[in-house]
Amino acid sequence: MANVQAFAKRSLYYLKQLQWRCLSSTVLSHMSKSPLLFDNVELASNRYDIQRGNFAKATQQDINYFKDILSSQSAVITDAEELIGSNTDWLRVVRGSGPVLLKPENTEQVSKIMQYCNNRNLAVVPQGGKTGLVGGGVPVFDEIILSTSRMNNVIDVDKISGTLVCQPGCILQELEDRLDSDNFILPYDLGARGSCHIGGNLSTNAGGIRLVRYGSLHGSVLGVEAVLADGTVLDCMSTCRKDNTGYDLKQLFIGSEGTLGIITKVAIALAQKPRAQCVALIGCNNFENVKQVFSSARKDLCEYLSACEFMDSKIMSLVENHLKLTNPVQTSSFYVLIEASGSSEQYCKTALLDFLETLIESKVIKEGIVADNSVQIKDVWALRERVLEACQHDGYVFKYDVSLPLRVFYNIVDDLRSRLGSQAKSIGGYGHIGDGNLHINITCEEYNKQLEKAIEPYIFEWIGKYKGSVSAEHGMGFIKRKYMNYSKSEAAYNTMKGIKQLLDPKRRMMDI
Ligand code: 2HG
Ligand code: ZN
Repeated sequence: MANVQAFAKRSLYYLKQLQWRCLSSTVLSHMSKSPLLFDNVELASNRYDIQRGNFAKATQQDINYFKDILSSQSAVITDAEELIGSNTDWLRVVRGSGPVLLKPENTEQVSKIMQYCNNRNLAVVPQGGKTGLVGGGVPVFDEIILSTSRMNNVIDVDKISGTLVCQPGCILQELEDRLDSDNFILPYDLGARGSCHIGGNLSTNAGGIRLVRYGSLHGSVLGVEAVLADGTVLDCMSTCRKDNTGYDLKQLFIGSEGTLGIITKVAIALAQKPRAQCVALIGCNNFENVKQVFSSARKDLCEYLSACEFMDSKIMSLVENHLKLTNPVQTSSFYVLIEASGSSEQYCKTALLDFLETLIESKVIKEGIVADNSVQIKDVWALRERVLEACQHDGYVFKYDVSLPLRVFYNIVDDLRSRLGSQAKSIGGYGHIGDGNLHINITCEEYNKQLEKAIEPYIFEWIGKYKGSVSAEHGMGFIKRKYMNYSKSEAAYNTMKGIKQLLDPKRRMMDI
């Protein structure tokens, strides 16, 4: 707290002497394992009202062919125990019975697999780090699982132009570590960094915690190579920032969640690593004040604002109770995490403290603390980044990841609380307020169809009414795809179906 105390004299806000707990290791790896076991998850074909497509079933002859082209025993997994993890999503809400897990190393192998599966009419599901939250990366029935885990080479880092070219199986954290010494960062970041793959990040158009500064991956991805359902290699690779030659086909693979093909190479524009970083955690009495904090942060921190996240008190109590993390701010109805970063350390701290001072003076916030060394910063971020994990410890979680205009943003949480009453164990809201992205987590002891019916489609109708999005950053996957019409016009959805028909006419990849 040394640096913070140096500033404490001139700031009006109350700085507690915190007992910072060193949580760095857990922060980095918390999504690598599910807190619960993968067995006894109900099969998706039983839980959901779905029909298996008319695909072939993999035979021993198919397995032999895969062994032949992958030329490594460990690249073709058929062991039932090992397959359990690959067949079950991290949230434990979707489980398939894929009979084989393939781990190719390069584009050519992916192409051969896809060509073969096309001829044999076998359905395929691509799998990355398995940190998705909508059941898009696991089989629903008995699809062949194609993992990108061995496609994890960095192909090039251009230090002059600041570009990275790599294979899709590179783990986000490993890329971040590698780029650090060259003072680069990726233009996005997320709590699942310890295990998510860059290919999955692109496929789901992952948003994360820095979108407020760097924008979405649609802006920073420069090139994509993808293998289509029939094995065709579609080369849209480039490291140029500008390319106005016709349709920008790579965009189709950003956010299409493996429904059109498998990303096999990525080129991305890197951002400069900021020299200075400070984080504040602020307590607010009501949501109006949360909005005021965000709009003041944009105005006062200007280009130094690099993250703006919020949590309600329900969510904070789950984090405190289930993970035993310490909330350094006095109990409040809402908490806002503001990160400022940039080239000047002096300016970064001064701007953040001035900003907090103004908010205290105008009574917009109750209290705030500032963390400005790496351990404290990680600890404050852990409170926000580990919410997902905390909710999982509360029971079965119905998760909603929505975009809404800020004027009605939190009303939906209050509305759901009065609608659901004691049917739910807890109803909490949090997320990326800087991006207008709300995560609503509703927990109950175990999967409860009645409760689900009370929430859906009510929640999607609510979002549709305010022209929000039923999936802000997690995608549609298997779980949410049936709600597409709440956020897409008929013409837009039909155009999507036309593209799907063109690139995957047999619908052997996840349907839309
Ligand atoms: C986050 O922002 C993730 O922490 C997970 O997107 C959101 O728990 C969720 O629904
Ligand atoms: Zn999120």
